[in-house]
Amino acid sequence: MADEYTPPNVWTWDKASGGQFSNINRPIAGATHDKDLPVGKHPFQLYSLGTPNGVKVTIMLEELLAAGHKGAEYDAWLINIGEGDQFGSGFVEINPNSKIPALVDRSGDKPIRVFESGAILVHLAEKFGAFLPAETAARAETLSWLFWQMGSAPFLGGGFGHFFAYAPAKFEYPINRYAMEVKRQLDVLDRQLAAHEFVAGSDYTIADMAIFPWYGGLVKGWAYDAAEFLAVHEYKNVLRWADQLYAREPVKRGRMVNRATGEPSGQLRERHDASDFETRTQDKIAAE
Ligand SMILES: N[C@@H](CCC(=O)N[C@@H](CS)C(=O)NCC(=O)O)C(=O)O
Repeated sequence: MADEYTPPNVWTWDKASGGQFSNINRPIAGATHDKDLPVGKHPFQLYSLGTPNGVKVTIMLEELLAAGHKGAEYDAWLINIGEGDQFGSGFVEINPNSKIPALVDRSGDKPIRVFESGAILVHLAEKFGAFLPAETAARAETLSWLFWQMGSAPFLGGGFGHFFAYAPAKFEYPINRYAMEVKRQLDVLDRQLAAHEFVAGSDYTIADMAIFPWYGGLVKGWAYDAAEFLAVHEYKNVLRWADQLYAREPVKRGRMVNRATGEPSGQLRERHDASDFETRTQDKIAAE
């Protein structure tokens, strides 16, 4: 057990509370500094980072382009959340919640800002009539799983991931609590994928794109070094589905965009043209 904590009457901000993200976490919203966002030549301007929430959107954009939706061309700008870029005035204007990903749709008369990865996926799916079935029951099933992901992943990332990988020390109580919940969520998915090819049924949808970077990443061993601890080999249907998605080229490309950590060959820190994937050389990586 961790030492007991007696909460004071009024919580106060202890800047030195520790943990990997203590330097960026704040109890107040709003901009910390003036900084305009760059704008590129394409209809969609994405301001993001290659985390699971960011990757949902880059997979969707790459899938749209691969499916022939030329209007989905995009510039992907790097927002370094470790450096506090999410608190720049330009970013806060497009996402008052100061979290990646955020998108500006400049394809119409007036720019439209969209924040929250789920809202971005729905915006793009509706705009291009793709990866969100039009038929009422299939649409409801897809949106149910999409919102399941939006509600569930904070237990995986903010709960389990934080206490297992990032907290200043390992505490049994929160790790137990969140490991139990994450294993329950994996079992929910595993049972659904035992009966269906994709999460929402027989179609590949934005629900798969939202869930893959989190739960697919977990069973593939990409997240928190927790595959053994969570015995992810038990979730055979999730593994089958994760491998199936990872075999898709747009998924591989989406995982590279705005990635700023890991193997240099897996990183495309900014993407401004489809040819960026092909023309990326070791020299360019070194210069970035
Ligand atoms: N519900 C949001 C969550 C976004 C989110 O948590 N983004 C993280 C990176 S994965 C972030 O920007 N963190 C920066 C911070 O908390 O200051 C979404 O799905 O878009």
